[in-house]
Amino acid sequence: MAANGGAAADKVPAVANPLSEKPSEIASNINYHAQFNPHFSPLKFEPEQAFFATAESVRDRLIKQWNETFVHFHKVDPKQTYYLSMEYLQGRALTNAIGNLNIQDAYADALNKLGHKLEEIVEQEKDAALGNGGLGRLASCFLDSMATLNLPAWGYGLRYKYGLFKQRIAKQGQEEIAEDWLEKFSPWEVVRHDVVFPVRFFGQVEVNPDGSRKWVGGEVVQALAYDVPIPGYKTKNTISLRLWEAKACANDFNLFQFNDGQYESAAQLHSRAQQICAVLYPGDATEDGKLLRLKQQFFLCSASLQDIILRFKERSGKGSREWSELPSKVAVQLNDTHPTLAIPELMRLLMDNEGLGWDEAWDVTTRTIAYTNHTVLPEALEKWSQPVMWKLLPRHMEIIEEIDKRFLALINSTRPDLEHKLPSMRILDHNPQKPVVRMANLCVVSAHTVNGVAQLHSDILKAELFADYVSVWPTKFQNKTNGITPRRWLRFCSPELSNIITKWLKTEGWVTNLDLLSGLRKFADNADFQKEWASAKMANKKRLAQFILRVTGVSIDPNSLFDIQVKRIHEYKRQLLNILGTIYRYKKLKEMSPEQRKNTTPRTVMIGGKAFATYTNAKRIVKLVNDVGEVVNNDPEVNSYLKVVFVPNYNVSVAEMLIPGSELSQHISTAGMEASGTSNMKFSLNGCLIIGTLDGANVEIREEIGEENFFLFGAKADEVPKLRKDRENGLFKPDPRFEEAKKYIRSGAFGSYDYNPLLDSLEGNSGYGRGDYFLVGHDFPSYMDAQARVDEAYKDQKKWLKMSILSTAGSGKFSSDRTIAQYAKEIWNINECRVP
Ligand code: T68
Repeated sequence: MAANGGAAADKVPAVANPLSEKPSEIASNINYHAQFNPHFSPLKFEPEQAFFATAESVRDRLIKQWNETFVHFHKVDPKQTYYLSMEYLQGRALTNAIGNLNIQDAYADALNKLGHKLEEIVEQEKDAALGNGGLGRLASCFLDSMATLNLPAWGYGLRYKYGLFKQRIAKQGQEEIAEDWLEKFSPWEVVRHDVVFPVRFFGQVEVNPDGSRKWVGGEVVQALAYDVPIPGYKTKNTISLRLWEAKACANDFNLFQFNDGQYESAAQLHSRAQQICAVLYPGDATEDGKLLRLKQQFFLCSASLQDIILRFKERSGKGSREWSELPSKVAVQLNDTHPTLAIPELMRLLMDNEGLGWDEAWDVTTRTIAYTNHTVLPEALEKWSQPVMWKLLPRHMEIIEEIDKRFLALINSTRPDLEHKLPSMRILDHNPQKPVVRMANLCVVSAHTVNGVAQLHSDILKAELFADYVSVWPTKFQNKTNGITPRRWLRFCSPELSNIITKWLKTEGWVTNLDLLSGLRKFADNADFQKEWASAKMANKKRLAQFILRVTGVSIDPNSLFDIQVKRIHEYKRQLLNILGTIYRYKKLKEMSPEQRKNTTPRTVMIGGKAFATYTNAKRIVKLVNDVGEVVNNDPEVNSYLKVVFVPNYNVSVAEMLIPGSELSQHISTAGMEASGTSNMKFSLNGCLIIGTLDGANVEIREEIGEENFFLFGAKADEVPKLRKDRENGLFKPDPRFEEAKKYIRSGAFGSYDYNPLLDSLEGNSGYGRGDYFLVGHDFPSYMDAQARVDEAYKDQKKWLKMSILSTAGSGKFSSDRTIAQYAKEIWNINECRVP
């Protein structure tokens, strides 16, 4: 490697225009950052230094258009959307930024001049993993689409010091390691020392002489803004993701105590403030953990709303604007119930700080806020203890009580027929054992719009979870089927396939108008097209095989069928069904003669995902997959027909490697339980066939790509309750293949670890977590039949390629551009605001 001072210095000018698109000038800019913005000692210009210098040179160009976007929005003063989310799974930013700026080639050339390869440099970046899974990744795809569609919209979130844990697979199974993504620093964030708001916790409510109320006392921390630029694709518009960090107030450091040797208590307020943004999802097994999570939620809501209100005031010029105009300037979207406290906080700010009366504040708040639901799982519906809330947020509890009281009065006066439903419809649950605030109910009562994330899910919300409210507010409920950004999830992660698509469609327009992919249908049988398609897929499979070898040491055959299931590990997602099916396959392969084996379809089963640290059964599943892999991969009799790989530390950048190389992917949740799923869309977009249930967005994917291109199995959502009942009544007869697979595990075929608790959960007759609540046993035979259809289909490669092409061709609907355009029109009522 060249030293940074001397890096090809003879070939590049010393100072260059930071916005030049000439490779030589880009190279000199990168060089400039390495020399004059040094984060490392001089003399070295290794890939890591090269990454930071490259990222900073990219940031220079982003900052210009970012500032222009901000100024433009300020001048035009359009109605603007604020997306409030506790999670963003941004992944890496470099490839995306230079891709959206459309300067990949120039950057690749520039780095070549400096003795580096772009592919290696981008690998240096740590994933920003400020989210758990689908919900967080959705928020990040949405930001990309908002910018690309030139919408006046911003994201708000928290700047966690430690994001989602790093997963390591040890002898005992999954281990969690803190993910220090800021260990060095993030080149993408800009700290805004001028954007700071106080956020209060605890304290008490005082009544002013005029009867108005004031929240005082308690502890106050500062919310400091860090902005991350979000560039749109081939547009100047660059929007912001504003992440709040918690800081103690300057005079919170007790110098007197410190000088007295009481170091810990001197810095106590500092360390308390730092706890707030220390980790994504603090474990909530303890009361302290729960309190911290609640503090995080309020911190996000309070800081964001203070910022939004200040901007509303600033843009009103001389301050002449009426508060009733706020909903014509501001739309706030709550990403699940996690930011629900935005509702009472907006009420409080309007009443206690701005002097509005209840009715006016309520009118403004309810016309401003909308809520997206992402789950029907009972354990994921947030409920906060009333005593804890009274302690932490006394003024907000007063407001929530009043909202609850007025809701009761509304139902009693207008809908006496619903009186008997009130105990479950109310916001406050006064159960004396455990009084709680039901956050979803607060959202439904207060938001102007409530949406689900796939058609089936939205239908279930209306028919079940929120059924009682539908008759009160029939027009409040909508569907917004999720989507994914085609930039990250096809254009940049699979350049080979993208180039072929562009070549045959004779346009790159599909990158922003994904419906154009339907134009590929007419080539589905074309032999030349199929050949190019197959070779792109093979290149991606080979790249994936190298990756798997590097991270697991397992060598896999690119000619085998690549079968992938990657997502958070959860019993409802049924990784257990997959591995039981795989175990059955293994056992049958062992029983076959060598001749018989030759007639089978060789497979590589890859499973990846993180288990929540305290979710024991999920961790057992991780362990089982690893143990099965250990036995199968080392079994010389069958390991050329079957490999089983657990892909460790699944995250956004691992997904970008896996998805392009996939041929079959599994989306096999118990019907009615997966709200939407979004990786199903990514796989399908990349020409990967789906084996799946009629759940979440699978239903719509199957409609779009054609049922003949989808391997369907399993119970339907409306059959599930009866199947569970039947089971309780002892009417379930297990398939012998299912029994055989379980028995094989119990026999110790995969080691001595005690899998009985996991297998027991599939047995018995009833109970959540027992009695096979997730219907693995019921769906097992139809799953195995669908797998047999997969094996047959793969033997006919022409047919398979056609199905693969039709999957991509039918994926147009699942662009997050379509989803966001619908939110903009049907919920937010905002328009494009393009920077000239
Ligand atoms: C997911 N939800 C849904 N939740 O499970 C998935 N939950 O079907 C859907 O496609 C996706 O949202 C996007 O709509 C989640 O990912 C969480 O991560 C989560 C985090 C904290 C608390 C509860």
